[in-house]
Amino acid sequence: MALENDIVDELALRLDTAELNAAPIAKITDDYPEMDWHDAYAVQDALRARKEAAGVTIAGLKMGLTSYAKMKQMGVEDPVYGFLTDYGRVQEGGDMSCARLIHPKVEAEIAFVLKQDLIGPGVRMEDVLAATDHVLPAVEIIDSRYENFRFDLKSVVADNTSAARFVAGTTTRPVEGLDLAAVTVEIVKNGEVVASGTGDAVLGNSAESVAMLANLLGVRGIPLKAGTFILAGAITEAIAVAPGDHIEARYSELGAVTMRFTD
Ligand code: 0L1
Ligand code: MG
Repeated sequence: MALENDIVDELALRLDTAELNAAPIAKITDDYPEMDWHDAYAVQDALRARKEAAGVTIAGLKMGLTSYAKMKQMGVEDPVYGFLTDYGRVQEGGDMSCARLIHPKVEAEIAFVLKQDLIGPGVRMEDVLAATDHVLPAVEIIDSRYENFRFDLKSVVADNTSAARFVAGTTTRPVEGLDLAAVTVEIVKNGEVVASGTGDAVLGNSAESVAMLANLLGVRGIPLKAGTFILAGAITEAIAVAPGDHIEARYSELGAVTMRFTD
């Protein structure tokens, strides 16, 4: 690690304050260009610890940058992961206030809930499918705490991979007989299709992304526990939203997820 513990804590405070005040900041590598990957996850861990100390419950985990196109664009070979919070969960069909967000964007994803622990490294897609209790459609609302969504990878890992809100659909189903790679989704914004994609956009299969999460955690000695809610990564591009927007993500096989953005 290149950063001292007190700097890690100060950066977590900076990011938490930016989120809670919906006030964007400059990317943190501007001040600490020497930051390494351990520092980036250490800041994310410190951010998580701050929130838990303030009474926040962790509602799940997420994978980010899971499309090969986006990884290439960002110059990385591995996706990144972050955590979801209880206050980030919005009910299906619910409203969320844009006043508490900076520049939200929505992404259509597939979520997993496990029935068995997965302990990496060495977890394969087949292991994930065998360990999955059910999958469900879900929309992630990302909201970088950095001005103009401008960041580098270490800054975005520290910023909990832009995680902000998420909406899970109400229909769950087992993975048996379901070809996750072939699931299609359309994002409909105010009645107009604005993005579409197929499940294979996520590392070929969203279950591969969950395997990668188990392996990334495994390297750090952390098991991926049964019961964990996991957002596996964006099938579609991220679509910017504003007050008044209604969003529906329509999936083949998995149903739909809807939400409205208010002032
Ligand atoms: O969930 C995601 O794929 C987002 C990862 C962070 C990068 C971004 O904010 O676009
Ligand atoms: Mg996402």
